[in-house]
Amino acid sequence: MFQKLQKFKDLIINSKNILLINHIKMDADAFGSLAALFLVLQKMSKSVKAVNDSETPKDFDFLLDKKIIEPELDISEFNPDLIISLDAASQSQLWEIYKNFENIFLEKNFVVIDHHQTNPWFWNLNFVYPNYSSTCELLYDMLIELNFEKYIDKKIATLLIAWIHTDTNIFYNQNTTPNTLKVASELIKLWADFRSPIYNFYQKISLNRLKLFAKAIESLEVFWNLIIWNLKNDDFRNTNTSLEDTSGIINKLSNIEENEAICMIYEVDDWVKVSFRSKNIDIWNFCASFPNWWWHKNAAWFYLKANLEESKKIILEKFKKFF
Ligand SMILES: [Mn+2]
Repeated sequence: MFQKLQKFKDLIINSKNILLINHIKMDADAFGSLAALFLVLQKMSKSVKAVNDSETPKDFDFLLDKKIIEPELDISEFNPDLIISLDAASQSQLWEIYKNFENIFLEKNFVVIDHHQTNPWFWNLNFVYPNYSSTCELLYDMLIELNFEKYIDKKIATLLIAWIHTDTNIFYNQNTTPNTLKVASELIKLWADFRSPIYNFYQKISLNRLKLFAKAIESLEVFWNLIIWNLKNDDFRNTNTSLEDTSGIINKLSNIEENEAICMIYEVDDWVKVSFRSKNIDIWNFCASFPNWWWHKNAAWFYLKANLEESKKIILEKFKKFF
């Protein structure tokens, strides 16, 4: 990595205007790495701007109190000497921004920093290392090699540890390596507040979400080794919540000792969203047998144009055949 890093360092030193970009629907790793590098480059007196197709999600306010992402930024006017992409696995994850300013992206120095296995090394200088749990962990090692440790203050160290929950599930996922723990320990030495990302992304729960949770538990039904929960349009209305508030519920509920698979059915107007998690049985083929299906890490889901009771029947009949 050393030769490449020297080139990267030269690019930074010789650039005046630097543009940072991360993937659409940014998560804590994408935001933490972008914001940390943003502040480091500012300390080096660079003119830095950051862009994404949407503003920083409110959930990240505890990490940084100013809005640094400018969705409406006119990139041609800013005229960057260097563009750095963080935590994006492909051009398509840069979405409209990339399409709208493709000419600029093509003609500038473009550096990719990422840890996704599927990343095709999509630009001319790529730091893509899938052994890293997170882009933040990788960026930290790069900053140290670049001799930029002096810029890492408490705020930057906290941004660099924001991935603990989202990318390693608090050191539980298998992507946690000795280096992950070493980087976390060094960040804590630099006064990173490692508890606030855990509290904000994992532990805290709003009263409305808790009420939604209770509705889900009330609806529990067991069929063989499958547990089914559902949430109706009314449940969302009565608890003043939306589909977004269900994130986290299924993960918590899928830890029930007795189940092999868990299925959560959400009413979304006159459709239902069916979300599956499993421990040992292969639910991917099962979900793939429905149209409108999708998958991500340990999860798979699909949409059905049916009401709750109908969809439950369809799922159970097919589940019986599959398993
Ligand atoms: Mn990541």
